[in-house]
Order: sequence, then C-alpha cells, then structure tokens
Amino acid sequence: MKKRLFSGIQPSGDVHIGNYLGAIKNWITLIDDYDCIFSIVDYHAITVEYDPRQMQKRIINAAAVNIGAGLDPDRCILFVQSQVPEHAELTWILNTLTPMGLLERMTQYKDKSRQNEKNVNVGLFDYPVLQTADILLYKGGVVPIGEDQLQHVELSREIARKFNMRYGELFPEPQHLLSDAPRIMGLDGKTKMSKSMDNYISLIEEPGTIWKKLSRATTDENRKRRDDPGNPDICNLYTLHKYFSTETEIDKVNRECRSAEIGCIDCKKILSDNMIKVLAPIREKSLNLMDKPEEVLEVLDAGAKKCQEIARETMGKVRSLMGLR
Ligand code: AQP
Repeated sequence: MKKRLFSGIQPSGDVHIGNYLGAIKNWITLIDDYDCIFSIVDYHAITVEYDPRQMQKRIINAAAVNIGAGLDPDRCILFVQSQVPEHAELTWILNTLTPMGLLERMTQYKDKSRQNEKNVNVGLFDYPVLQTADILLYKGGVVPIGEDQLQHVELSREIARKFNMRYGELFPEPQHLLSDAPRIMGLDGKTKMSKSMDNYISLIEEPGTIWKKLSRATTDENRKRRDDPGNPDICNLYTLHKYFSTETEIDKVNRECRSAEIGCIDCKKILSDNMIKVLAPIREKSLNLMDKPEEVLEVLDAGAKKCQEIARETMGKVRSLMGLR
C-alpha cells in the first residue's frame, strides 16, 4: 500500500511559477511513490474578497493549468474541495480541539489580515483548521508544500495528535515535504511570489509579457551602472536561472555578471528566452484545456466522487469515536 499524500492549490488567481516550482512540479514526480490526492481548495479562496462570477472560471483554469503542467489525472485524484462537504464538517469538529492562541500565531493569518484590513473574517482565522481537515479527511500522511505553508502543516500535526489522544487513534500526523524551490520570491525580489500580489509570472503568461515583466524585475540593487560588477548571490533573477537555464548558462551568467561582462538586461534576456521555452508546452496544453471546460469538469467530478466516498468513511469513524450519531 502506498502512503496517502494530500495537497491543494487555491483558485485565487493565476497559477504562477512560484506555485509550479514550489509545489506542482514536485506533485508530478511524487505521483509515482504516493497515493496522491490534489484539491482545488475553493473554500480557502473565499476567505478573502473575490468576485463570485469569476470563481468557476478560476477553478477550471487552476485545474487546467495543473493538468497542463503535467499532473496526470489518470494517476492521481484531482477534485474541488467544496464538492465534498465533509471538509467543512470535520473543520467544525477540529475547531473544538484547536486553541485560539495557536491560530493567533499563524504568520499567514497576520499577513493576510494586514492585506485585507476591511475583511478580517473568522474564515481567514480558521484557514489552518480547514487545511488540517483537508489533509486528515483523507488520512494524508505526506503534504508537499512551499515553505509558506510549513507552520500550517506543523499545526495539523498538533491537531491530529490531540484528536487521537482524546478520542482514539485515527489520524496520521502529517509530514511536510518541501521541493528544491521552497520559496520563490516575487519580481520585486522582496516578497514571496503570490497570486494576490502584482509580483508574479503566470504559467500561461504570453511570451511578450514574460519579457516585459522580467525586464522590469529587481536584480542586485547595489549594481547601479552597467559597468559595476554584480553579485548573483543576492539577485533574485539569478535564482530563477537555476530553474530555467542550463548548467552552462548558469555558470556563464554567474561569471560574467561578477566581472561586468554582461549587464542585467543581458542576464534577463537569457532568462526570458529560457523561461518562454520551458513554459511554452505548459501554456499550450493549459490553454487548450481551458477551451474545453467540460473535459476539465469531467475530471473534477470523477475526482470528487472518489473523495466523497473516502470522506464519508472517515467521518463515520470520527462520529463513532466521538459518540455522535
Ligand atoms: N512563492 C512561492 N514559492 C514556493 N511555493 C509557493 N507556493 C505558493 N507560493 C509559493 C506553494 O504553492 C502551493 C499552492 O499555494 P496556494 O494556492 O494554496 O496559496 P498560497 O500559498 O497562499 O499561494 P499564493 O500564490 O501566495 O496565493 P494567494 O496570493 O492567493 O495567497 C502551496 O503548497 C504553496 O506553499
């Protein structure tokens, strides 16, 4: 029996290269070793302001981009969270085991509260408990994530432990799994690349826009003029080269930036050309799928059916252990 793996992505905007390098690319390879369930977590995405008329499109696009990037729905489960209401039910139960003080410490909650000052709602506060329910509903033992989610997975372990101690052994304590790109920075080089910030390159970005965005991106800020030697160690774009360029190109950029043989624009051009090349097949397949939403919905419905069955079984056990009907 393969170990169960669970992870999710919010339909909160364009899926970007941070989501891809930090999570999706890893998910694709993990399918070989784990029994994988991936979710488009729409209940999470409604914790901030959004346009309900756009939500269905966002869900379909998020699924299309995941498949377009190489996530094979025949070899894993891909589904939409809100199609399995047990996520909300288990969240309520886990709420009763979660101290407020632990949730108050969550940095994502603090950051998002600052970003959404006019809508600091209970859902935003409770986000990590819903995430714990997502994982435990399927008895997910392994959770591949980006670094920003580490604190949440740690909390899920604590909640699982509490449930098991209080009501009887049922849940595994979820273990996180980081990719080799756990934190991709945004184009400003200062904040995490995020769907909700204007600092990302989407996986289906038009080639011209990739160049436009990279040409404005922040590099080594100490390098003021073309003739100044640069320092790749503190340049966010040099980090991106590591995921899109060849070894030879990376070495060359490293050397020639330090000696000022190339300027930032030259470095950006190489990165842009390579990024366009790497993302081209993902973009093509994703756009193709977006044009056939019924095919994507078929995949999602089939996934939901499988998840509903697993979720119903888990909730049966939860209710029985807790003395509920
Ligand atoms: N910049 C990043 N670097 C590495 N990994 C990242 N992830 C997100 N941003 C980066 C990982 O991608 C997976 C899916 O993320 P999510 O959609 O659940 O939400 P998020 O972490 O909140 O991502 P965003 O893009 O920043 O969305 P918004 O702006 O809506 O909050 C997760 O595994 C995440 O760690």
